[in-house]
Amino acid sequence: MLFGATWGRQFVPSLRAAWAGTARLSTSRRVGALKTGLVGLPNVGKSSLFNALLGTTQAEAANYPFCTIEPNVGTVLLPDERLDRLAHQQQAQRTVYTTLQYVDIAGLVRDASQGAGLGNQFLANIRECDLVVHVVRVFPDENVTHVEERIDPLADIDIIELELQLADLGQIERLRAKHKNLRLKEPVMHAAAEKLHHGLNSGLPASACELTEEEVAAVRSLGLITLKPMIYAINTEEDQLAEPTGATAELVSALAERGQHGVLVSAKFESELAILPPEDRLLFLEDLGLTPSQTGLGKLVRASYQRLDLLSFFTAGVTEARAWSLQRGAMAPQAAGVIHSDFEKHFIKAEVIAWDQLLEAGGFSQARERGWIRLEGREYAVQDGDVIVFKTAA
Ligand SMILES: Nc1nc2c(ncn2[C@@H]2O[C@H](COP(=O)(O)OP(=O)(O)OP(=O)(O)O)[C@@H](O)[C@H]2O)c(=O)[nH]1
Ligand SMILES: [Mg+2]
Repeated sequence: MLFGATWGRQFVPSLRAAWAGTARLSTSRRVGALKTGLVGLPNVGKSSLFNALLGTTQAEAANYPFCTIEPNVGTVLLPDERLDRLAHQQQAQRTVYTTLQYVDIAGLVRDASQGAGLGNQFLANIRECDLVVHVVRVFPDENVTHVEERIDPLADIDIIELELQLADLGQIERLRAKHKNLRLKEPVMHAAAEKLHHGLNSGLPASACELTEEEVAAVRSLGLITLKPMIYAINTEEDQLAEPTGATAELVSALAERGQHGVLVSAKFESELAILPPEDRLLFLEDLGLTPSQTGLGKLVRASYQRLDLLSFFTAGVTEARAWSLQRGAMAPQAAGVIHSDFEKHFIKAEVIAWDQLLEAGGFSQARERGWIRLEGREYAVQDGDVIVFKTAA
């Protein structure tokens, strides 16, 4: 199930079918979400992409710059076939998917930091995000206005990156002006602010300013945008999704050369597709030689999850089959803490089995008989796809 809400307005559950039609409408519910912010020039397809991701027409998408003024916020369930199969085996009464929240904001323009366009105040909404998706226009459609009156994706990227860096520089300058004696009171924050001031002034993103882990932690509350993980959503025509050519292929390799991660999407096409009944959607995709997992949206959601360095583990029983997000490399007690903070404190041990082994065994008791359920302690690094039963003293 998909939910949509508009910033500061009443929460509006969407009645549309789920993304790629795999989430089960009747049994899912909303859980706390990791936030992803969409940034880019005006009229590049941010709101179309937002609508496609949510399977809705919630965000107004139209052919004029600054169509979006107030941010749109919505939550997308992360479809997971492994969880669907576990839920089926356990005859779970409900299935709870992990979620990602998307925030669609106004377009940024050249000199936004000087007040051009709508300025850059609305970037405050991106400061709270865990991940940034930078939407870049490659589609050539002459009927859609480009604010720079030309199609040049790499030049567009440079404009946005400069504006994001200037917005971060503004944050650092405000911090320095507000706390004159930062050096004495918060030496780590002071050291970070000095490095950032120097780096951002020299045209580097905050992520390239060589902050130590402690320094990153000290400036976390500033929500520096160029310190966040970023993915480029390359917005192209639908016939480019399976095998890109021309300008789309050039951009993909230029980003790869820069060590950046680009995902091909076709925002307009995929937003139209997302509101079709699932059967029609599959027919349309078939026509293009695509499977649902080859759509830009599927790839973008998965890439977001990877870029956030997350894995999924599961809990499964008759009441509920549920996927949980966990930072890769986290230990079993931290996984318990995702479910309930008390569970981390009172963790004793974890019974663990890989999701496909549990399916193969036919259930927990059969898996136990075969000796497939492992007993793991505090030092166990949770693996993607683990099904876990926590034993706690809570
Ligand atoms: N041909 C084509 N048109 C697209 C594509 N994506 C978006 N558009 C069109 O471009 C126009 C702008 O799309 P929006 O989604 O409103 O763009 P936006 O980035 O949210 O724009 P602002 O809110 O003004 O910043 C609309 O007319 C869309 O239909 C695409 O992949 N191909
Ligand atoms: Mg918009």
